Amino acid sequence: MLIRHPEDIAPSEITPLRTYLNRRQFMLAGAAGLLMASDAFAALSFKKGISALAANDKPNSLNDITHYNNYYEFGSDKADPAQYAGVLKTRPWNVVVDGAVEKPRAFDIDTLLRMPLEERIYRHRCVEGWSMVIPWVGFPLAALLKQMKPTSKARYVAFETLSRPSEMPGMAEGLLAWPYREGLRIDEAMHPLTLLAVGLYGNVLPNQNGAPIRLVVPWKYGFKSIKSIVRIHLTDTPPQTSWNLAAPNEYGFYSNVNPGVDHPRWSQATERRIGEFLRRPTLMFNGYGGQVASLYQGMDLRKNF
Ligand SMILES: Nc1nc2c(c(=O)[nH]1)N[C@H]1C(S)=C(S)[C@@H](COP(=O)(O)O)O[C@H]1N2
Ligand SMILES: [Mo]
Repeated sequence: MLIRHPEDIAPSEITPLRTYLNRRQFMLAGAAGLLMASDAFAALSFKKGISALAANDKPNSLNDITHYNNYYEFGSDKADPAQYAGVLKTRPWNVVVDGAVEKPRAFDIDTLLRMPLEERIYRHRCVEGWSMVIPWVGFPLAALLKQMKPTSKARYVAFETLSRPSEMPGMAEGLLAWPYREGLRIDEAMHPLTLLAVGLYGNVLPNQNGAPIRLVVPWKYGFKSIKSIVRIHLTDTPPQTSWNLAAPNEYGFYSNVNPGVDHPRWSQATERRIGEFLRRPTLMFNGYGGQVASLYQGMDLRKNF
């Protein structure tokens, strides 16, 4: 396994500042036609960050990553987000960070886009049994939270997605308790692998992947990685999460990738990498155990699933 550390990053790997494209709508060519990405500048400036990938982990194509999605606000079919998320208006956009912090604040998304950005190529494992490798661009959640000065009461972090039924046709289906909600323990939130992603393949996030800003927690099942975030709330009590509310015996608060603990309705031992034919074995903590296993020392991971 190749593990890259920030110290290993050569200056030659820092992407030159790319042209600031126009602020009008940006078009990305997708195989199934033209796909509208967010309105803001398209290309992001970033350096290479930590990634821990095996030699056989090649990034999936942009087409796979943008046409096989879960984003229930736009429907439950894998093709729905690519078809319907284009209408979502991602400007103006504010992210409120509040709760157990000394300095609560609302951030305009264009302020967050000026955080120092890194490319992080992460494995993504959906609880349904498929996986991908995705080159995100973003910044550590910790870099944002530290600015707010969390108090001693900040034991958990709760996240909320935008709720805008007029642009989100899937919300009428009532499959989940909206807004989509997720949560992390504070040490998970502060872990250097935990990313707020604003881009994909070097450009701003396409709407179906959670524009303009989404969480990525690579050692947990994909549903923890909440999209299109509008609120980050620090709290002393465990946050409610949409999937746990929907099916508490199937989707726990932790939801760490674990091939040894099956979902009640299917095995989690193997996964289908999108684009591949044969299934692969699923790795404990999705292969990030070296970095995160210590967070769960002494915990029964069968109980705390
Ligand atoms: N708001 C919101 N966030 C969400 C979801 C969702 O339905 N709504 N689906 C989750 C699930 S189940 C997965 S697997 C990932 C998929 O992210 P991707 O489409 O960018 O691969 O997003 C997660 N974040
Ligand atoms: Mo998922």
